Amino acid sequence: MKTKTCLVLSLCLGAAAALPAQILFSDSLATDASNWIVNPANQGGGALTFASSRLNYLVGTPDLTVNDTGFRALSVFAGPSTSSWSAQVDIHLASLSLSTNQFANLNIMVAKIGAEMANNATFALDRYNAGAGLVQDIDTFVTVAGSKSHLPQVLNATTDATLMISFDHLTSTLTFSYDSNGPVGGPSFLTAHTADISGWGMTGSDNFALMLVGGSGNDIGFNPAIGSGDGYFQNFAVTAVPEPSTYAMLTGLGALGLAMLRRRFCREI
Ligand SMILES: [Ca+2]
Repeated sequence: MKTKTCLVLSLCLGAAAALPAQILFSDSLATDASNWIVNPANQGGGALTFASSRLNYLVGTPDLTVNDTGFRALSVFAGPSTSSWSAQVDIHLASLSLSTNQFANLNIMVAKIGAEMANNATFALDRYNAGAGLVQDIDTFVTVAGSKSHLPQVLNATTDATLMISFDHLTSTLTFSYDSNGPVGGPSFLTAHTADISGWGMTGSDNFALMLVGGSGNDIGFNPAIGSGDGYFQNFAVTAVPEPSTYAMLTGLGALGLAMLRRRFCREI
């Protein structure tokens, strides 16, 4: 009986401290598993292509009239609006030599399905040259009801990062987190921003589109070429975020186990 009581206690406390992440969807992006469609249409010379065990952003022939952009939308899973979850992906963006005004970035993006242009958020590992040298940063845009906000950039000197967008359905917020060196050294996320997206008007029947986007260009049409290995995505995953009520229930069970142990201990005395 005593052994059983202790087992219940340790299991409950352990679960409350670190619930195992429930994976809702994952794709290593090592091969084209037909999970991602080109949507919307690519722009200029940009494209996202599965090769070399990753999803690569490539610009073979830079466009002279528009920025280059490659899109992929997850077609086999959508983010629910009635529960909380996190979507993350590993990103590599090489130390590209960019001329003045040139930029390149790789984004994880969420959007309200059916109103993607009016209600979306992009979170990127970004590199640009604005004339004062090269900058590598974490870059975030949030668009609510057509109004686009550029959130403060977070400098990130490394070429690899894991970017995560989390949705909290109780508060209608998105949290943008990043692991500044990606998979190296295990997960270690910092919060860059939190944004209120109640203005997206998500109801129970609405879902989130999950997308990956590569972009590059120059505001006056002198775009960089992006070659193999310069920029790519790997290891996309969506995990469920446990609700506060789940933690409360487990903590309650832990307290119950503790009470049982105390009673047992008192009786033995
Ligand atoms: Ca890390």
